[in-house]
Amino acid sequence: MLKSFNIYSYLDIMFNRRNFLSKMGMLTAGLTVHGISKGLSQQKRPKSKGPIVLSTWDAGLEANVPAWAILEKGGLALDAVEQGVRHTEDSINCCVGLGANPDRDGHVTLDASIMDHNYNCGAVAFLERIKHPVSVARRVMEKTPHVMLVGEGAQQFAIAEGFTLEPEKLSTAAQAAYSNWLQQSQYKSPSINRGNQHDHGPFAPTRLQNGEWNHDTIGMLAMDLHGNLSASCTTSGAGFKMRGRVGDSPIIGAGLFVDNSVGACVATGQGEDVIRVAGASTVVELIRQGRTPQQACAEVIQRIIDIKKERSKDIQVAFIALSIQGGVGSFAIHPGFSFAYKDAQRSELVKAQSWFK
Ligand code: SD4
Repeated sequence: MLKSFNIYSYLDIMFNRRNFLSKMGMLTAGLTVHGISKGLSQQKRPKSKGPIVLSTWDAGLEANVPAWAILEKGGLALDAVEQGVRHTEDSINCCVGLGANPDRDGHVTLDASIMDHNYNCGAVAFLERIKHPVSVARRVMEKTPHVMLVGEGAQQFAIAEGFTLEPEKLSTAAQAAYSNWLQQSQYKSPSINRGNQHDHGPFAPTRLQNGEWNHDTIGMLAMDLHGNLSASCTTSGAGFKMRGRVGDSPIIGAGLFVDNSVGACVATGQGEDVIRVAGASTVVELIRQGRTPQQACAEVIQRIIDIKKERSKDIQVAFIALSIQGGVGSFAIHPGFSFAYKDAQRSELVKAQSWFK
C-alpha cells in the first residue's frame, strides 16, 4: 500500500547517511583518472548495503517479491532482475509482455534489456510472440558475441534457444483497447492526456477490470549481498506505435545502464526523449561525478525539459537510480510516477519527486 510520507525526508535520510561514502567515491574516481589509484577492482569497497531492489511503477511492488526471494538467499542481482520482471511479463497489462497493447497494425512487439555488474549486457527489440523477452535478452548476453538482436532474427534465436513461439492473439483487454483506438485510428505519440484522464499522470496505472493495477514499462535495479548491481527493463513500448518503432528500453545506456563502480539507472516514459540524452548512462555518469542518485536523476530530467521546453508538458519521463553505496533516487517530469523499493527492513511504494507539481 502507498504510504503517505514525504519523499524529501525519505530520500534525505538515505542520502545523508550515504553522502560521506559518495564523496569518497568521487575522490577515488579522481585518483583513478590520474593513474594514482590501484584501480577500481582492487579498491576496497564500502561494505555492501544490499540486498536492495527497486522497480518502476506500482506493479513493481509485486515484481520485487520474486526478485527479493533470490536476493535474500544470497542470490545474484542478475537473477533477481530477470525473475522480477518476468513476473510482470506474465501478467496481463497495457504495457509489458504479450498481453500488452499492440502496435497500430495490431501486433504486440516487445523490447527488453538486461545488464550485469561486469558490463555484460543483452537486448532484444521488435520481438514478437515470445513470452519472456528479458530472458531472451539474457541469452543474447550469455550465448552470443552480440549485444542486441531484433525482429525476426531475435525470434529465430529465441526459438533455437527453446523459447515457445506463442500464438498471435491479443489479450481481451488489448483487443478492447485496440478496437477503441481503431475507431479514431489516429497515430499520436504517447500522450500525457491518456493518464490524466485517470488523474494519475501520463503512462500511469489504472485499475484493470479484475482489480489489479495496470502499469507501464517495468525497469528493475538490484544490489545483491555481495554488493553487485544489475538492471533489467521490459516493455511493449508505446501503445499503438508505428510498426517497427523501438524505444529506449532495449538500448543500453538509454533505457538502462549499470557501472558497478558507480551505480545503475533505468528509465521509463517517452523513450525518444530518453534516447536523446542517453538517459540512464548520463545519470550514472553524474553519480560518478559526485551527484547523489536523486540529484543525478533530477539533472537529466532538467536536461530533457531544457530540450523540450513547452512540449515537456506533453511527455512523461522518469528515472530510478541506485548507487553502489546503496543510495536511491528518482525524478520524473510529471507527478504520478511511483517506484517500489525493498530492502531487509522496508517494502514500500515511493512517490517520486517531479519537475511539474
Ligand atoms: C518506450 N520507455 O518504449 C518505453 C515506454 C515506457 O513508460 O517506459 N513507458 O518508450
